[in-house]
Amino acid sequence: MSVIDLRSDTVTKPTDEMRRAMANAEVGDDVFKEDPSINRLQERAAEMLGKEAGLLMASGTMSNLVAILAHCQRGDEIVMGDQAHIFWNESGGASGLAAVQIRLVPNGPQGEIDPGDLAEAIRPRGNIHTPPTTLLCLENTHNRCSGGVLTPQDTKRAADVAHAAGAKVHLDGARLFNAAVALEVPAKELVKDVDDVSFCLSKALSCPVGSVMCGSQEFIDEALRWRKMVGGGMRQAGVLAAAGLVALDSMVDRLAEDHANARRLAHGLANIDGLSVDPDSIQTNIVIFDVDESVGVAADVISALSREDVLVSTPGKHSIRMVTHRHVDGGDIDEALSRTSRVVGGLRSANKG
Ligand code: TLP
Repeated sequence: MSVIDLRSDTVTKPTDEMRRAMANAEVGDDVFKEDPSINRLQERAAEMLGKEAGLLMASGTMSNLVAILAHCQRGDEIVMGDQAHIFWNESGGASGLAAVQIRLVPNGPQGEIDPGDLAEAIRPRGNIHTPPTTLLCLENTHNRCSGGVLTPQDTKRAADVAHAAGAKVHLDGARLFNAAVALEVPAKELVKDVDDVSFCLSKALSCPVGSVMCGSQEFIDEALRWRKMVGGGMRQAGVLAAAGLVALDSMVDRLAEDHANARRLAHGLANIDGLSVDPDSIQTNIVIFDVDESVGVAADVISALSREDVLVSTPGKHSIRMVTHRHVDGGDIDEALSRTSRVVGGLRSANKG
């Protein structure tokens, strides 16, 4: 029985074309800005996103941290959705290393933030008792909102509120190209109202490492110093950038296949008694579904699935996440569904008895 790995699109491996590009990459010392492959990747990314400059980072987590460090001062408050990856999954870096305080507002079903909620959360400046709100962090696609997509209008509505209050806007676009493909709009349309954006090369785009942050030249100059401070000056990392250039050329359009597979998966899961998901809400490659008490807790399902060689992850006690990517095709989805149906049926019968 083959293993079907739906834990994350981060499990994707570099393509043969990427490996060839990596082997042949022109490199130099990037701390001296002398790595031609990195320079090309940064320029290409900035151009694709309609920003002045780009900066290669080691990871999405590093990009988010550096964005906060570059935009904020110690003791500032930053606002984000209550399901934000920065809040849930980045080891507390915003408070631990950037010394800012996080204020949460509710995320809507697709990860959107209500402009009214945001306006209420933003603190007025000039009061010595309260921290100034200096940054809004958005996320597109939204991981914990089942890969939900922010439209350009969703982003503009929130960004306008932040900007009117003098705060900057960072977009965690780890899966930005998934959003662009799902909405059939150029990625630059999704980021025109934010001050900076970072996207990951190492998720569904299949690169081994990397994230690229893009913004104004002034912001990137500031981010460069913070990247150095957190140990992200990577020298001959053109070998990584070479894979990134291949990804931007050849891996974006195919994301539509992952999205179709995710919808197929969600439709199948919705037909399994004891699991609930609305297949029509799935827009990209992440399917999060709830597990009914009659089945048990998510951890029970995850262990039983792993015995059937289906690997998944869990965002909460009663929910499971399955992520589609380049290494799973329609046949794997059907096989994962039949194994899941068997596992869930088995757990329900055992719980009844
Ligand atoms: N997300 C990972 C896990 O951390 C949950 C995954 O498997 O989805 N922003 C978003 C929206 C992300 O989903 C992730 C990774 C990151 C940032 C961090 O990226 P890396 O892993 O490169 O630090």
